[in-house]
Amino acid sequence: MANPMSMTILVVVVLTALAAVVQVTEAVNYVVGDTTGWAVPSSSTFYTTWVNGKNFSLGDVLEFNFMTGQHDVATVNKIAYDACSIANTITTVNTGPYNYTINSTGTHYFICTFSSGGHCSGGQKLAISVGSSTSAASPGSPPTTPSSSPPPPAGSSASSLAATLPLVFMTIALAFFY
Ligand SMILES: *[C@@H]1O[C@H](CO)[C@@H](O)[C@H](O)[C@H]1NC(C)=O
Ligand SMILES: *[C@@H]1O[C@H](CO)[C@@H](O)[C@H](O)[C@H]1NC(C)=O
Ligand SMILES: [Cu+2]
Repeated sequence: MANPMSMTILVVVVLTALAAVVQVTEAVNYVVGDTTGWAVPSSSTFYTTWVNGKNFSLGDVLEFNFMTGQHDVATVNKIAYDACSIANTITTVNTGPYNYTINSTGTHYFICTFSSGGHCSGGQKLAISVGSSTSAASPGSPPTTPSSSPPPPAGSSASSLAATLPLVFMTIALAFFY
C-alpha cells in the first residue's frame, strides 16, 4: 500500500491541482466607469482611460450602472463602435443596472444607443480586450490602437485544458497506490 514517500507526492500533487482550479475560477467584478457609472462622460476619452491598466479575463463581470430609460448597453462590432452607428447592434439591454459576464476572448465593444448614437459620440462607448485565461499573460495591446483583425479565440481550448489538468494530476497520484 502507500509508503510515506508516495503519500508526500500525493499531497503535493493534490495541492497543486487545487491551486490550478482556484486560479482558473477566480473572477473579478468591474464597475464600469467606477463612480461615474455608465453615462455620457465629461471627457470623450473617459472609458478608454478607465480601461487602461485593467486585465480582463473570461468569467469577469462588467457592471453597467445606469437608470432604465436613460441609457442602454448595446454590443456592436468595431465598425459600429468607431462610427457610433446604432443600425446593427448585436444585443441590446435596456434595463439597468446590468451585469455582463465576459464569456469569450477578443475585443468586446459596447455603446449606448440613446439620442441616435449621440451618447456614444459623447464618449459613452467601451472597448475591452480579453485574454485567454486568468493566469496567462495578456496580449497587452492598448485599446487605443486596435489592429484590424481580432485576436484568435484561443480561450476555449486553454480553459478546458486548465479544467482537465487537476484530473490528470489525480490520475497520476492514484497510480502510486495501484
Ligand atoms: C496586467 O497584466 C500585466 C502582465 O501580466 C501586469 O504587468 C499588470 O500589472 C497587470 N495589471 C493589473 C491592473 O493587474
Ligand atoms: C451585479 O454584480 C454585483 C456583484 O456581484 C452584485 O452586487 C449586483 O447585485 C449585481 N447586479 C445585478 C443587476 O445583477
Ligand atoms: Cu446613454
